[in-house]
Amino acid sequence: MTLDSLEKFIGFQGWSMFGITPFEKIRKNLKKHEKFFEEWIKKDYQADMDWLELMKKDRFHPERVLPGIKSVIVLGAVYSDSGAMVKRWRSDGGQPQPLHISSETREAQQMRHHRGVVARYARGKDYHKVLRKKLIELSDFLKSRYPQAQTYASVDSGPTADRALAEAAGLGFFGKNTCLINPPRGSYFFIASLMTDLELPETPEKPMPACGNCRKCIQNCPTGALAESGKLDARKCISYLTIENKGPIPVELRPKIGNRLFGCDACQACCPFNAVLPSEVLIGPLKPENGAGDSLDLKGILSIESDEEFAEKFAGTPLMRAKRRGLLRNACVAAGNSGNKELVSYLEALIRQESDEMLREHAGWAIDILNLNL
Ligand code: B12
Ligand code: SF4
Ligand code: SF4
Repeated sequence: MTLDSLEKFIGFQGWSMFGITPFEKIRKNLKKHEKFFEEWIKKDYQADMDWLELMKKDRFHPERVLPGIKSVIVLGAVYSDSGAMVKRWRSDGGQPQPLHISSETREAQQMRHHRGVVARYARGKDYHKVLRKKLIELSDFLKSRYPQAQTYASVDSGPTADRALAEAAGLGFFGKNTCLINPPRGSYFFIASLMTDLELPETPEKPMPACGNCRKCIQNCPTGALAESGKLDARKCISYLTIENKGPIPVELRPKIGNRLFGCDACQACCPFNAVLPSEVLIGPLKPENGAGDSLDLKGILSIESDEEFAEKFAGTPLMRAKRRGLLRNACVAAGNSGNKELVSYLEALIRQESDEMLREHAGWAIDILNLNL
């Protein structure tokens, strides 16, 4: 199979970038990352994401996942663009902004709204499903030429070290915020991979820049979660606290969360490599207008009474990961930080109707903070 025919198919599918790398090259890269990962775990930076360690062997030894593996196709799908930003901002009733407005400015503007902000990666449809479907189509394409070929597809939740694979395939470099950055597209992209036992042509290597002396992400992280260069302490990370964490949010971190309702973009929004965003999200379902959008009305979230009602609103979006309980917990924190007195009655209603102790405690905290600020 030629690189040209693969590139055509991948482009037709809407991926923003791709790289193909022989397994031998990946093996070397994974060795280095396995050591790094072990140091990270030793420091307890993984919080309660024990599944990461449980998957460790498979993540760093893909030959266990696909015996006979020879090549990996790593793909990137941009999920945030300048066009979508402008459109969403207007539909929120804000001032129209020029194209390529810096994402930092917009983030600051959103904080003034009494809404909860959804991180950019979670604004469209659930990327796991959308991208997995594309990987299966790509696998079918390979098998149409080589019927005996074996493949293994993975997006995020699979036993793969996605960023390390993407680095080896030339998709970008590791920033100090731990994200993989692809100049000139920035870091707002998902990583997906297709392993195969086919020997595919390798894509040419490209020179990559590095962060240099910049430390903006470390300085702008609201909770100080970027502990050291390249190491993130998930116990302090707002993305972890509002998505993966099933328990209460530590009281001392709540004021630092602001009105972030689901996930956090602060260490990417301030990054110079994201100052000019790509002009278009190429995979339609990932666009904010096809999912939850960029921010949600806190009154609406605090009023969701049942898991069924929650699923009706958010089925098929990444927000399902937090479940009703997690999202309402986050909404209480965002409400407490909003300075919006109107939310007190919604929080009081939640305490009256809710039997879940964690939610009642978060709502009580928010009321206290709002009353203190009267
Ligand atoms: C667990 C997890 C999280 C955790 C922990 C994140 C973390 N940084 O460790 C939490 C819940 C906090 C999280 C948050 C987010 N996540 Co997440 N997450 C994952 C997941 C499932 C595993 C990551 C992991 O193994 N972490 C452990 C650390 C040690 O590994 P790592 O993150 O890959 O980090 C590497 C770097 O630290 C690197 N490195 C950096 N410097 C140096 C220096 C040296 C010398 C060496 C050797 C290595 C090195 O080596 C590490 C090991 O490979 C991956 C998907 C996957 N299957 O891999 C997605 C993934 C990393 N997440 C992703 C996204 C989009 C996010 C968020 C942006 C979502 C949001 N807006 O809220 C934030 C970003 C926060 C951040 N700054 O990282 C994308 C990142 C895409 C990209 N362009 O980088 C991924 C790849 C999912 C995907 N398939 O698209 N995530
Ligand atoms: S996602 Fe937010 S809290 Fe987590 S490291 Fe980045 S800036 Fe800090
Ligand atoms: S903000 Fe600066 S230090 Fe952080 S990832 Fe971007 S370039 Fe690197």
